[in-house]
Amino acid sequence: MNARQADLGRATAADRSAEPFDLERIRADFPILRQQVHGKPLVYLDNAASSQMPQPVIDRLVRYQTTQHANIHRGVHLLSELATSEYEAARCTLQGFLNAAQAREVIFTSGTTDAINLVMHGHGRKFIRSGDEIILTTMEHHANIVPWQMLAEETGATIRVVPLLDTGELCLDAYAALFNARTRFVGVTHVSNALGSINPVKAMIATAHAHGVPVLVDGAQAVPHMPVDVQDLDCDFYVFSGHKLCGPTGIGVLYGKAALLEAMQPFKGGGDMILSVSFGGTVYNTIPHKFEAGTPPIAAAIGLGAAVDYLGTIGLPAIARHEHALLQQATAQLGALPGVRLVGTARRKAAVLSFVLDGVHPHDVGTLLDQEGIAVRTGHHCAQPLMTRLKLPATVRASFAFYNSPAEVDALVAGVRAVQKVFA
Ligand code: C6P
Repeated sequence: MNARQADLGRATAADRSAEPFDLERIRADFPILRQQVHGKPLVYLDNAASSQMPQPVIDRLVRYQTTQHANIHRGVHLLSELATSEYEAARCTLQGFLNAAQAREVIFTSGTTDAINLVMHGHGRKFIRSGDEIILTTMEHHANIVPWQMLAEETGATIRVVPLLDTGELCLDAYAALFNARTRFVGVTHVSNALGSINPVKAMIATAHAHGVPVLVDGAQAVPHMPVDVQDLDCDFYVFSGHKLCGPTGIGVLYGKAALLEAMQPFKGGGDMILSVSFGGTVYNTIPHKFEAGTPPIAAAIGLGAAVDYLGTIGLPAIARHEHALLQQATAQLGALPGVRLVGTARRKAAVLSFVLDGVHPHDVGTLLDQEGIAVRTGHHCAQPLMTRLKLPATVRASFAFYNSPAEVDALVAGVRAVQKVFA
């Protein structure tokens, strides 16, 4: 880690938005977008599930595999040292991306789910006891519900849930009222994967901290769409996945404040997470290594660093502007169609548009759109408690990335009209 690398990471993420946003040039970076699906040009609108990888990230992975690959933190030979320094440089890039105070606060995990489970095992099992309370929200992804339910079952803790307004926003008065002397933890998503609502996490964190309660923010759907500054948010933990950020699968990040990470129990034991081992006992390594047992996904971490660098060449503010325009266009055009109901109308939204059609099951909509080359997600989006609150079994979800075009929004709207004609 060094300050210059961290500065570079920061600059890449946020500060280059003055460069013109050239959609055609950006699209040319994504080889997969040139494909046809069912004989039609691919219109990829399932970015909230997984976004696509640009050529510079693919090239970086190839360069690593063809010239730099070795195991890390182990060998004294040149390749091992090279792989180690590239892996640690990726950590610094991620530190800059999040504006974390220190690189050791960035733990590589296999993804958001893995990161939340790590916090549950490492922090939750150590500090949460019978009768304690954990606050979650109605709109959490299952990844930020089930681990806490497992903990509650094991310890006798209770889960309290922040209710949802009909707009798809959280009821903040009810959130504030949930705190009491037994509250030990808050888990909240930054952006809803099913509705796109952007939660006021900075204010929610301040409320929790006023009660001395740490907060985990699930940033899986936020980091691809907006600059995130963990020091400004003052969050205790922040988690996300590489594959939604134009990076590889199998890699994600747990950011944690150093003091909290140091106090946590390791979750997985094995090589690299130790300083010394004897049958009399083991001394754990320092953070971040304490939480990275075994050979980590080295190539994927380096690929994620390259993805963050790539996003920096476009600039997250420019990305946010372009995606917001796509969302506004889609909201206006789809919202104007008779028989279409938009689900989730929060005032602040990221590039996710959920909707249902009168008399047509979302899965049928998804299947027919696919025949037109249009990829959307349908279902409960791993947010079943939210769907129960909305009294819906499923929605159709179009989720945009910065490489999507206004013409693709038009294609989606035309596709929906065609579905309606089939079912008329
Ligand atoms: N949401 C979606 O289509 P993993 O699978 O660990 O990379 O990410 C889990 C996860 C956690 N939190 C949020 C807010 C998410 O959106 C996701 C993944 C995908 O919406 C797949 S279910």
